[in-house]
Amino acid sequence: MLIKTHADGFVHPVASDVTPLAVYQSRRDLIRLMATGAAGVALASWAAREALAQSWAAPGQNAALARTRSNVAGALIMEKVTEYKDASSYNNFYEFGTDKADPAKNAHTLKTSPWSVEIEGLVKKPGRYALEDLLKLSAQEERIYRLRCVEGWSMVIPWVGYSLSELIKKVEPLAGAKYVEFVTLADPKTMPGVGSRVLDWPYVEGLRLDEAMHPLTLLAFGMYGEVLPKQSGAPLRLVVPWKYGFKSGKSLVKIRFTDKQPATAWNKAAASEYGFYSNVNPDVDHPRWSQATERRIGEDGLFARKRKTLMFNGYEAQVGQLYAGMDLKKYF
Ligand SMILES: Nc1nc2c(c(=O)[nH]1)N[C@H]1C(S)=C(S)[C@@H](COP(=O)(O)O)O[C@H]1N2
Ligand SMILES: [Mo]
Repeated sequence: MLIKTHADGFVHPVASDVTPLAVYQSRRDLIRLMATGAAGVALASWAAREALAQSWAAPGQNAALARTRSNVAGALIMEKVTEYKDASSYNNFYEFGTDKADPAKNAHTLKTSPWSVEIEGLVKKPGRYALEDLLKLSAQEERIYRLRCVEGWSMVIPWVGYSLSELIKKVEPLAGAKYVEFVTLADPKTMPGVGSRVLDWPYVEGLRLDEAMHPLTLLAFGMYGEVLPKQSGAPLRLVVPWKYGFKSGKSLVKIRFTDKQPATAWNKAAASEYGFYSNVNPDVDHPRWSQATERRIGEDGLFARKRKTLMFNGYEAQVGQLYAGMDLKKYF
């Protein structure tokens, strides 16, 4: 039950939506496990994983989870969580093929341990950071975010991680750092798509430093209380919920602080279609299709009703200020 709906799309839960304590605690335990360095290991049997995913996807459950853990800068997502099976079987991860079903089929070859992330560029503390240390760097929490892909599908996912700003603060960017470049793994031995020429590998994305520092920008290690499935970008990825999905780089290996706007993979591939900012914006069409509506994955099958896409994917109250005075048609 919802007690209030704001014009900006955010709603508040009431006590009847509270998750049973046992479910809550089992999730907490999983997250603690992750933080102690068990990432990459299967944390639960398939049956347990499915049960967990079911409980996440049950109508009414996500309300309480949103209240307990997604209150980042006031962004509460109170919508039905996408089912785990949909979120983990309909993916974009071109390193494993261009079909939406390819990553789930092919990503098992990805080796997620050992893993480290190189921090470089205009930063006081550059270096190679082991995944185990990154997991422990800050308290992880669960956050329910919408993510909308440029092709028009969207999902609501309970991610597990912490704000990227926690890591950025630790490594101390220098005064000249204005942008952050995210480089993802490009291993032709384990990633069949890297042999293709659809993109210039490695897959690179970028954010302005203030966007990267925004508390909503999540460094995610898990989803649905589990470590990320490989097709979703294990062992760590970005989730930038007010931007089109492609800004959320998967399987990160390098974070570079720069004074110049990074050249990003999709912008290099088709500059007229994919700008640097790529903020979700129903008023700025993709040159080949409208961005005004979206279809929620798993909702009513093929004939799903279209939903109206919200400005900044519904996070305008939180991030709109970052773009004050900018012409968003020019900086798309
Ligand atoms: N390394 C890498 N990251 C990537 C992609 C990719 O092809 N390679 N695809 C992007 C796109 S287009 C989207 S929509 C999201 C999809 O994330 P999901 O599969 O978890 O929904 O991942 C993004 N991150
Ligand atoms: Mo996408």
